[in-house]
Amino acid sequence: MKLYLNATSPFARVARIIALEKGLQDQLELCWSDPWTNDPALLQANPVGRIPVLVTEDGRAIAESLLIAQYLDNLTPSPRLLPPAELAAVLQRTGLGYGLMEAAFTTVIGRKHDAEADQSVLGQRRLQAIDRSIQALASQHRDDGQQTLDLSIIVTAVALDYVLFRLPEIDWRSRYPELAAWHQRVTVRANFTETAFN
Ligand SMILES: N[C@@H](CCC(=O)N[C@@H](CS)C(=O)NCC(=O)O)C(=O)O
Repeated sequence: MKLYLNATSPFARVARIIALEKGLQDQLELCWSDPWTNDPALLQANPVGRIPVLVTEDGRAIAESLLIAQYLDNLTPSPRLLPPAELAAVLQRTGLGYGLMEAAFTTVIGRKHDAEADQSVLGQRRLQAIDRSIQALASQHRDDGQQTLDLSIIVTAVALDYVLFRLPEIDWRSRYPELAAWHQRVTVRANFTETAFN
């Protein structure tokens, strides 16, 4: 399999961490790609021109991190990142973390292309969405001290990490110390440090 990715994409990092957690690294070729340069190989795999894209052994190119997550989760039985018995709960939490990731990413890209982006109606909505999502994550996350991963944990930890990486002025750790302690425990795992943003 091939995974198109770069080192700063939170969506690609989710796909890569999942592959590592599922023990699929030996079957995965990492194809580093800058989506903003219209890389021809990436465009052939995904006409939308975004990473991540997973190209399966039989040549199917799957775009969208959460769809890649579903595919990879079905390749090996354990660890089960979308456990059927808890599917609704895991998907609910995944949606929350993914919403934060998307709002943060949109804010970063908006700023890159327009210095006034934060002042626009959309920019304001995205910043408010970030604040509300982190607040919801802080009030809903459960820390049972166990480190059994599921998709929601990977997506949420990467999303919070992305906020620290690209939007450090949103100092969520001082406002939500318990969430910060949980995030710290998750992101010291080897598969998170190995894929750290840089
Ligand atoms: N919904 C997509 C988002 C992917 C995405 O936005 N990727 C960014 C990099 S972080 C990208 O490739 N952007 C290039 C572009 O929008 O043209 C997913 O979950 O995979």
